[in-house]
Amino acid sequence: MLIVADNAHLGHHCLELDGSKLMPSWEGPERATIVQDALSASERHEFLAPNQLDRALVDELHDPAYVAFLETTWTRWVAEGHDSEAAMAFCWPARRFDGPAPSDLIGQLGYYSFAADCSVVAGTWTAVASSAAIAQTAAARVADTGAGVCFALCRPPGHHASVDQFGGYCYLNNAALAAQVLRESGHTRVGILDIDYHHGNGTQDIFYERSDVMFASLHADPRQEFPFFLGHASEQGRGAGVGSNLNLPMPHGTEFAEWLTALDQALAWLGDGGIEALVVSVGVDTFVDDPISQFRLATTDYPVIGSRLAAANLPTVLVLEGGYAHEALGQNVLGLIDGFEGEI
Ligand code: OKP
Ligand code: ZN
Repeated sequence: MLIVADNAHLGHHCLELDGSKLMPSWEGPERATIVQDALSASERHEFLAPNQLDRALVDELHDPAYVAFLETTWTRWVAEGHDSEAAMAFCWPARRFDGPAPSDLIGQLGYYSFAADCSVVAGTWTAVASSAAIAQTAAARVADTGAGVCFALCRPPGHHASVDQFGGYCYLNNAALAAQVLRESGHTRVGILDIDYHHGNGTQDIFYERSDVMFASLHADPRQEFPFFLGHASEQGRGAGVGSNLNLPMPHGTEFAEWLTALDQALAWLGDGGIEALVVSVGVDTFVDDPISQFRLATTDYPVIGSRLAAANLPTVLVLEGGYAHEALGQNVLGLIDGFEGEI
């Protein structure tokens, strides 16, 4: 499989609030290295560097003021004399806090984020821009060259990033960008299937009022799990988007058999919608030993998932999202890709 990857992410290693302490994030640079090493051990995978970021396309999906904020946060943080290694908010616009963006940097950090599990560090923008460019490049390969499938080795992940908020280790929405590239290259309707353990609240938010990009997500029930405030089955779209959003929340402890039934349901729903191309938010944090997740999938399940995705028989962009069990991460991603290619 063609894999789009690079090393521009290495300077992004942030902190997350764990209990009352700031700890190195579960989402660290070693994740991409682990996946890259596992894929390069097999001769069937070929690596390609990303093209430069198409900033105009980013500004179509995200608020341009938010994108400009992300790009300049670290410089502003340093210029204001902060000496901590991460720029973070401590106050967020909760219920009925409906005012405009403040001018203060810490106020803006709250305005443009929804969680304290990630922050902005010196290498964040470089990594975020590269991760988005990787997704765009992978989608362009599928759209322009007729490559049937391409894997975007994105880090940081993207599916929690909404129109104008970062959180859940995500800053720009890589899967959404891939879908938009496919739309603009002539695929009339595109489906996004999110199989990460966590609900893709950002992707849902970006396309919630659109019918040309359908969004289906399998995830832990938000009543029990991050991102807590979105991802319920009742959320089906708004305005023109009514009927184009499908959430399939499942409880902690969900086993593969039950999960696979939901996968087939989501694929059938996307197929009935007449999609012409597919973007998959590939999280492997559904793995039984994932340190922050509570589903029970095994390493041997990922090739089965890959073959199910391939059976949809659509131009497909696979976009990496979560997966934090370092010892199994490489094998789980490799298994999904090999399963997609019929190598099981
Ligand atoms: C990102 B992706 C607090 C932990 C909060 C949030 C999970 C983000 C998952 N210490 N973690 O969907 O894999
Ligand atoms: Zn996740």
